[in-house]
Amino acid sequence: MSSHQILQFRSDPFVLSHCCRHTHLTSSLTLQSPLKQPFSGLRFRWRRSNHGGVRSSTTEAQSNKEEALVSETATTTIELKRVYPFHEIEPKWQRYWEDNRTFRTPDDVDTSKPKFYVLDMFPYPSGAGLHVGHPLGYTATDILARLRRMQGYNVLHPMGWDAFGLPAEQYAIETGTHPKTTTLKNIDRFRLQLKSLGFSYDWDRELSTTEPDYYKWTQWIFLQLYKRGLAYQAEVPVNWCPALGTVLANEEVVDGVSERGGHPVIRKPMRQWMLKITAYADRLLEDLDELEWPESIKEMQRNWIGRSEGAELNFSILDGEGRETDKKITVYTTRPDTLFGATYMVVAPEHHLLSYFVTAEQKQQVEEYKDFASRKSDLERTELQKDKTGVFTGCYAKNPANGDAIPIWVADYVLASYGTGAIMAVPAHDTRDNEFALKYNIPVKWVVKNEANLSDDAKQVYPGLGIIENSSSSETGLDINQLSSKEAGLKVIEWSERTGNGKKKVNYKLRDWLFARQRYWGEPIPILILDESGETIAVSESELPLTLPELNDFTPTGTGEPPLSKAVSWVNTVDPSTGKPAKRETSTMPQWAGSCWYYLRFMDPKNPEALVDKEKEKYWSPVDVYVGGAEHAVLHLLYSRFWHKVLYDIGVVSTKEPFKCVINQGIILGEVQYTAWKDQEGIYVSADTEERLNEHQQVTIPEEKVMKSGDHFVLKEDPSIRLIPRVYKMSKSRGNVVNPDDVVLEHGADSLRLYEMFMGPFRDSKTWNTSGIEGVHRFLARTWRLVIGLPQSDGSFKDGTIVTDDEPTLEQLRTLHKCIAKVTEEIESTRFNTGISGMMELVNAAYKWNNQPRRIIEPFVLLLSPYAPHMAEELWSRLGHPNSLAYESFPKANPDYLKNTTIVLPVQINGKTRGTIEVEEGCSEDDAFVLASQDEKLRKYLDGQSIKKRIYVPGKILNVILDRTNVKVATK
Ligand code: ANZ
Repeated sequence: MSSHQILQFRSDPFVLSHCCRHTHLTSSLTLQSPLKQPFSGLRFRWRRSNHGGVRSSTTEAQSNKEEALVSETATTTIELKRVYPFHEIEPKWQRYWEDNRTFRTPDDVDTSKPKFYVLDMFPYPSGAGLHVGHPLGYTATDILARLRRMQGYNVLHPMGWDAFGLPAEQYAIETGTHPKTTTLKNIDRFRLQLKSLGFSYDWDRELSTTEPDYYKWTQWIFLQLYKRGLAYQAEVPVNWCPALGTVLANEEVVDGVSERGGHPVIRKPMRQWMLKITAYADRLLEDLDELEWPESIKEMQRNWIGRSEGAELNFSILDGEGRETDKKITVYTTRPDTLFGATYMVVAPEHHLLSYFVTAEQKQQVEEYKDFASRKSDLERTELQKDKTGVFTGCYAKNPANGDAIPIWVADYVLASYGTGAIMAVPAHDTRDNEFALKYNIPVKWVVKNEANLSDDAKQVYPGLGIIENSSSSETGLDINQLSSKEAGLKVIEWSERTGNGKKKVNYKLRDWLFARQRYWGEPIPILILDESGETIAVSESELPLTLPELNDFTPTGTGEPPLSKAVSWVNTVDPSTGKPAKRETSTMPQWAGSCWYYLRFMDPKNPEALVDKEKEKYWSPVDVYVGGAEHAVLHLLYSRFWHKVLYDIGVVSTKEPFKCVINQGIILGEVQYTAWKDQEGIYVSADTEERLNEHQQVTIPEEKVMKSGDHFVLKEDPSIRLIPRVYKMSKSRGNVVNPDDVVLEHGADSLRLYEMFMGPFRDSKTWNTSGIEGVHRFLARTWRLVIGLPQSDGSFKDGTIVTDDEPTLEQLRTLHKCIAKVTEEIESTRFNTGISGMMELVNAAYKWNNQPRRIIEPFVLLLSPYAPHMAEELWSRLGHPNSLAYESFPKANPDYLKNTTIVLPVQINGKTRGTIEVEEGCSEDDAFVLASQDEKLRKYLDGQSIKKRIYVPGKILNVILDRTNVKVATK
């Protein structure tokens, strides 16, 4: 998906000390490196287990050596990076997977097997290449795909490109390079980068929204919408950017200027293609309930759809003499109970009747105001804290409830696009109206009693519900006094329906979808416009795809005419059914179009006859897990749900919803940056003591000069100087972007994958920490040496492994099965970080063993494979398996080995209970004795004593009888 589709993130930095909600951020900052904690935690547990388990002196020596090697390598960075030969292994396995099409999902899968469709939000192939944010989601889905394949599912895990869009066109305007050329080049780069990370995509299903074979079906869907009246043309106010010569989507306008280039944007009515998403508003709302989506996204969608119940009421316009005319202004209100309190009306600056009723005296002022308002976005216009502005139109309308003549104003806090674009203003009970009325001296009339707060303060607005007062009229016969707001509202609606003054109405914030862009690089809209009549005619389905004509000049025409209008011979055509001259539609579809349905095409990407084969769709639908950024929580997901429902209605798809489960990965923020301040003399000032920090010069301090002091960060050289740590979103302008290619080159793809998963909970925001990668890299190197053995004197590793065919011990089996249970559970619950901790525990435990039995190591390699597939494949092949492990059975935990089996054993010395030890249930007499002699409390009775006899009843007691005649015998 494209970056310019993205809703705005806060651009200001997260100041960590104030950022407690981001638990990971704060917790990572309490440590020097986010990775140190888990590692030291594991060591701690390992040491403790030395008391509880048995460790021979040989294994002790081995692990000491190992620890020494780790710390040695940790200091020699260059060596560290090659502590195992990832640079050979990774390309080797990527080639193998490619040559063998290992991850191809055949067209004719055995449909008796369960399916798993796991999808990434496909990327917009930007010129900048992959960002470290991309592999976060992609690694997660890859782990899920690999797990499910090994669990016997048919897995669909495809990748493609959302490749139409503004950046390629802008680049074409700047450099003359055709957008197609740029797009293909960017796609090639993205593909290479993704392949270098070892993702198990079925590349045979790759698609791009820009390919005619693909957009043929995007156009086909448009025609289905058109045929059903769901695609129509309307005059709508749009964001017009004169400098870009194009209409922009709301999300492309930030603070009144275009997101790209920062050019001013104004509101201007234009004839545009619209899609009637509002016809599906109720279903889009209702069906949310059955989805396994984050509650926050569902709520955002509900708010976006914004269903509200109320009434439409008609107010007659009065002429200069105060007589009723036949023209009426219809308002939408959710509070018909406040009708008697309506002391003025407001219409939006774009209201269609405004020019009809504005008086001659007020005309110029109103025109100037319309111009002023056209420069503001809807968001700016409706911001609560903004000062309300407006102009009197000179005209009055009749309040239908009591016949009062009330002034009609034009103000931009009323939007043309919501409700009817006009309101009855009730300044006593609506905050915005109240502010406006006070500013322009308009009367305020209270009609709802505020039981809880009967203040006399005339200026107080009461927006709540209550008992109605001051609301009866002998003229109209309407009396709602003493009724509750609810009853009064119902009565007003019933009265207005009976008298022809209005009706009940449900409204939605959701508006129809503006579906045209004045751009070249998009799908052509398959519509002809007859020269003679202006009638629109659908291009016949058999003529699809309607391909984009070649064009060399992509610059906007500046008139609002799209660049495609320059392709004269393409534009001028005839209607094949009547032979009448016609012109082609020259607007193109917005970038959202291609991403609305791509998940369906992946099920059957090459089908020339249909968008998707029915049987295939039935098998693969819906997408089981869909992963992407939270910035797509509303629009992309809502648009796809809308198209999906239309396709459901016409029988193309078999499910009501496209995505069963949606997960948003957190954002990866740049590395922590530490700021200090210096005064005019260049002397550091502490961030906590100085009040006017902004008068001083800011300096960024490198991490190695910073240390933690209590809850704060200070300068190492002078701990009295406090610093402020901040994290920023990665951005080119800040220079804090991490390129995944560099990470792969230095540490390998497996390390990058592992690191991104280990950074913290998948859904949380996380800060990048390059030194953190070294932690997981070390873990991989330890795993490598555990199976392959220590390096030879020249640093190379022997072929094969040091794995033995010994029967594993009970302890080894227990360790393995605990690891299997943990890794499986954690992956299935998308807690990928703790799954890694589980594997680290096993490796740490295994370093204490005398041998590495095949029956332990092989399942462990399979467990590792979803996370670090390159290393796992290499180990698997060295363990003697000729084929890829991609379809091996994922290990299953045996519950017999998962029971907690330690017991507390009382220890007696000369028949007197002196303490207890914790031992494994089947612990041998020797092991129990070693543990007793290491125990702090018991040691003082045993140290230096000669043992006469040991009485051991397994699971019950250990009694040690000391030999008083001899002194000093070794404890064993
Ligand atoms: C009179 C009134 C009295 C209102 C009162 C509110 C409180 P929701 O719930 O968001 O649908 N409104 C209607 N159309 C509008 C527009 N185009 N631009 C700005 N405001 C508009 O909000 C509905 C309420 O928002 C309506 O009910 C209307 O003000 C206002 F004590 O009518 B109300």
